[in-house]
Amino acid sequence: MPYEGIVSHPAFATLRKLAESPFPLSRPGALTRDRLLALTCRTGEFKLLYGTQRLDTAVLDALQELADESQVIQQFQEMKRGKVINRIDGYESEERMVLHTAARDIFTTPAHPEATGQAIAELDKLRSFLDELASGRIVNAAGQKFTTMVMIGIGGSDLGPRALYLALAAYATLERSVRFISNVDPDDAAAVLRNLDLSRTLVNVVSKSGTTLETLTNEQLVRAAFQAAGLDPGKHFIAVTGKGSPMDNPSSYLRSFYMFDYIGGRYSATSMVGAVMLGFALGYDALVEILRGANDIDRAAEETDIRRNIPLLMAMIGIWNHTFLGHETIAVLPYSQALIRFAAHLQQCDMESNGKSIDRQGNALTVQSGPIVWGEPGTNGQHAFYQLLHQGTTIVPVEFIGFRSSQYAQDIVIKETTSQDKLLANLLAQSLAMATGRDNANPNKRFAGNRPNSILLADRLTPYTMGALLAIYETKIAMQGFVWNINSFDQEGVQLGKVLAGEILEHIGRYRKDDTYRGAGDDVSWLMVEAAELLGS
Ligand code: G6Q
Repeated sequence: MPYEGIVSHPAFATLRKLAESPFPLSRPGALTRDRLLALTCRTGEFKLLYGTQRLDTAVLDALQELADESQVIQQFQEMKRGKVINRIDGYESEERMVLHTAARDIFTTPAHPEATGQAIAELDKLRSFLDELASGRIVNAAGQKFTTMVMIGIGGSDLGPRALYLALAAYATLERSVRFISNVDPDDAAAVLRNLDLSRTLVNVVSKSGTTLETLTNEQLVRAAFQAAGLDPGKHFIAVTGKGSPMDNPSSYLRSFYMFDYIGGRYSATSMVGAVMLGFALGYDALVEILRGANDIDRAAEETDIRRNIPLLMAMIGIWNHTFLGHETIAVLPYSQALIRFAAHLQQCDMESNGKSIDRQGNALTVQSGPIVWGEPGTNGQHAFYQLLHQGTTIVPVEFIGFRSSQYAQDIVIKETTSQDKLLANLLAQSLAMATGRDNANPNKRFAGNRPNSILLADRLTPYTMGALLAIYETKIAMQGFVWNINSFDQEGVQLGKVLAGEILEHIGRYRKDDTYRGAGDDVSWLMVEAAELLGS
């Protein structure tokens, strides 16, 4: 009997009923000391404060039942052990295992020994490479050490790694830095290449498929810049790609590293896709700390009690907010400047995974699936879009992220408080203001409250906690997919536009070659008309 997803469970009906009168956060006295202290959950170094969500014991009990009836933890364990879950029953699909967890399962007995063995082999290669760079065994033609890495990649081969690098730049080796090129917009590469000492630069080309238009184009563009500077690209370029891909061509690169088809792009930050760049910038030991943080969450997330498992609890609260309370979006608001690109990474990880409208049997979904994800670091966001969060007609559940201490510990006391105190005070104030609201005789100054939110807290953003934070979200997203009964691991939705762009490019190429062409030329609006005709609309 195939799993029919969320609506088939008794807990679904219970939650539907409970959603008719969710907990009133704005009722005077609603946020009691007992409630705020009871509705906290600890997993590893993180604590989730969720007393400001619109739920009570009855809702939590029903969410627990829904998690149990959906066999979320069993599905998660099967994923880690290598079950082929990236598939749609009865239809042509990717038919792959989903083993990003294996890339960091290197500390004790692994759930999937073969995949972890492959990860360890790549990590060993990386460690040797980093040693050779550090010791000066690999240097440029002038005998100097490399100081900069340019990482070329897009989507999953850019967003997660870039978010992690920016999050951890405080720990980067001072004499090294990393720049990123992702967009096929030539200005992206041009802006990076400007003022760069190419002679001391390594270029890390990252593409699992080895066929991505943007990445291959940018690789050629940057290779041309090296050649123009009289430098041999073969002595500066390294590759991270899938075994057997068109980029699996070690003679063209200083070094080649591999990732495997069982790791999806958006889940690949802890594979070689992120590891090569992070190892270069932070050092091998810090890279291992990222992996340790992620692995600790992968293990802790097997806990079946939703009150003791942050990823599972966040998954179930999200389902309560989206599927039962009907909120279509979620804002992730880190009170940490270092997490400046984390929401962008989550946008891909969540929306590409759970932005689906069919289930794993190919049937149309009858409930709301993945939310629209967005966010910016606070307090910057407070001076921008928080107006809508407090008083808009759309209710946006919020996931705040905060840290007790700053990364650099460089601070100033003004009026008895540090900047870090000011940051945290703002975080707590926003959470409470959204939950409780405030009445006023003047309707323009009235805050309705009842905006659900939670705060994910840790002591400091370090390589270890960053790895854990990444894994918390990856796991949350996968678990939501398990409950919604969708395949969170394919991305057919991005294919159509790519195919059409290819056809339009061929068309442009033809008229650029053909002197007798009498058509639209470079007029983009006419090109649109021609393209629509060409594509048969
Ligand atoms: C992620 C997607 C997608 C992918 C990019 C880059 O899950 O599959 O964002 O990461 O299209 O793909 P390549 O690594 O193959 O260049």
